[in-house]
Parts: sequence; structure tokens; C-alpha cells
Amino acid sequence: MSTPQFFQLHDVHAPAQARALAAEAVAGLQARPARVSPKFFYDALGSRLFDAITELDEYYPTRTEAAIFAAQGATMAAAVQARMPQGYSLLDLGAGNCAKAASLFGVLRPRRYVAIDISVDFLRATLHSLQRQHPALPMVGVGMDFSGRLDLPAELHDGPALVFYPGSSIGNFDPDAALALLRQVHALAAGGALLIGVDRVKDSATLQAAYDDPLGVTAAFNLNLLRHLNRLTGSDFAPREWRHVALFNTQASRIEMHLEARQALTVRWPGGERAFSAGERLHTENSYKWLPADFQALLHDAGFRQVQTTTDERGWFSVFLAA
Ligand code: AVI
Repeated sequence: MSTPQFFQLHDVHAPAQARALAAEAVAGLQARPARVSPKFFYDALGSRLFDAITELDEYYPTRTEAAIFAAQGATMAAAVQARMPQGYSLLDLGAGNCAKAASLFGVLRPRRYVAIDISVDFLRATLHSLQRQHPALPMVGVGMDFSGRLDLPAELHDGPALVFYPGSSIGNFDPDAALALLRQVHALAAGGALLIGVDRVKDSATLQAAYDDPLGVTAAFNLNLLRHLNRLTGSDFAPREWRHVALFNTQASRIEMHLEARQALTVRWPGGERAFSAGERLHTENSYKWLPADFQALLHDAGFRQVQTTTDERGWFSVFLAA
């Protein structure tokens, strides 16, 4: 017997948007050097592979941030409630498996939970079980790509919000794009607040290990992007012909992930092709690591003037509550 779905789901991925995503991916494949946005990691399998990454010993951000929320979540929640005593929506950007937000439902007590993620099928399945665990909390899912513009359906703009952006996903944006997104978040919060997790600069070996694990889970996550591109654009990438590369670019303060051609090859898609020489790379992700003072300055530029910062014992990860 199937359970009725009682959360609402907005799939902003109309066919026109799927075509726009395919065109964007193809433009990236034709660029020199070739690059595609990390948002293309997140088909349903990619979302599951990311969940697996968060369980790796080497990938410290998720558990470090969870420890900060476990220790400080109630204090942060009290500050949020004092700011919005009339109640608020919890807007979870890049919600993924929704576990981080769900772990805070008890202390945050929002009037509504809005989960936003590009991976709409994964989001649907996640909300299906989450809504059963929290039947009294109104939930809305929004399947959308907010990397360009953060335009939520108009009916969701109905009062102040706590925007929740954990996991250092902001690190996947170049600093200029991060500022543009945070400005939109500031408007979206409508006088509410932002709770955001940001990974910090640390020694290269720790960073490198977090993005190149010995089990090869991160490699599988990176290579799965090629399967996703094949479905989206009709391309004929053969993942076996590519190798996962992760490196810390100290000057730019970012981990870079690339896929490197193992031999000379040509990738074809309807209406185009791209030849790669042996060793040539497709740049798939940047993950910026911030100094707390620099990120605080970014929040200030985005319009957030009251900022509280919390970190863990090792000073590896920061959580900012910004209003
Ligand atoms: C989602 N994002 C914050 C992750 C990160 O650490 O940049 C994605 C990831 N890429 C490789 N491992 C995890």
C-alpha cells in the first residue's frame, strides 16, 4: 500500500530548464580549459555518493559541523527565536538528505520547513520519509538550481525566514558568486537570519585526504558526473577513460577536483564533439576554504551586520549566525 505524499513539491525543473542545463554543460565542455559546474554531481546516484563521502574518516567537514550544532544548536536556536518570536520558515539550501536540518527541528521549532535542492528525485524520496517522521511540521520541497538565481516560488515569500546553508556548500562558489548568492539570501531572509557552515583553511595534507580518499568514494562521486552529463546532453563519456584528481591550490585557497583523460580521446554529443589529449583535464569543482575574518567580511558586504561565530576544538570549521 503506498503512503500518501502530504508534503508539497515544486519541481522548478521544467523541460526548458533541463535544456538550459544541458546547454550550460555543453558550453563548459567546449571551454578551454574544459570545466563544468559542480552542480552536475547531483543526480540521484551522485547525492547518494555524497552521503557516502560524509561517512568517510577523511571527510571531516560533516561530522565537525554536526559536533558544533550538537554543542551550540540550542543557543543558536534561542537567538533565532528571539529575533523572530512570531515564527519563521526554515529554508534549507542544498538540502540533500535533509539530515542536518532535521537534527535541529527540535530546538529550532520552525513553522514550516522548505527543502531546496537540485536533485529533485532524491529530494522527493527524502521528504517522503521525513514527513512521516514529523507529521505536524508543514514541509515543502523545491527542486531547483539556485546557482544562478535564487528565485523561490512566490507563495514561499510570506514572512521572515531562517536560511540554513550548512556543509560549506558556499565553498563551491567562487568568492564573487558567493557574495552574489549571499546578497540574495539576505533578501530572502526578509529580516530573519542565516545559519551557515564554512570550512576553514588548514594544512594541505588534511584537505587533500578529505578529497582523495583511499576507498575511492570521492573518485566515484567525481566520475559519476560523466554519467550524468551523458544522460543530460547525450554525450558518450566513458568513465573508465578518466582519472580523479584532487589538489589544494594554496594561492586560491581552494581544493580543486578535476577529471583527467587517461589517453587521447574524443567525446561526442548531438551537434558537437571535443578532443582531449592524454592528461588533459575537465575541471569539475572548487571547494574554497575560508579564514573566518575573510568570511565575516563577505557576510558584512552581503548586508549581514550582526554575526556570531562558533567553531570546533581544532578550529577546522566555522558556523556563522548572521542577521
Ligand atoms: C557539497 N560540498 C560542500 C562538498 C565539498 O566539500 O566541497 C562536495 C564534495 N566534493 C568532494 N567531496 C565533497
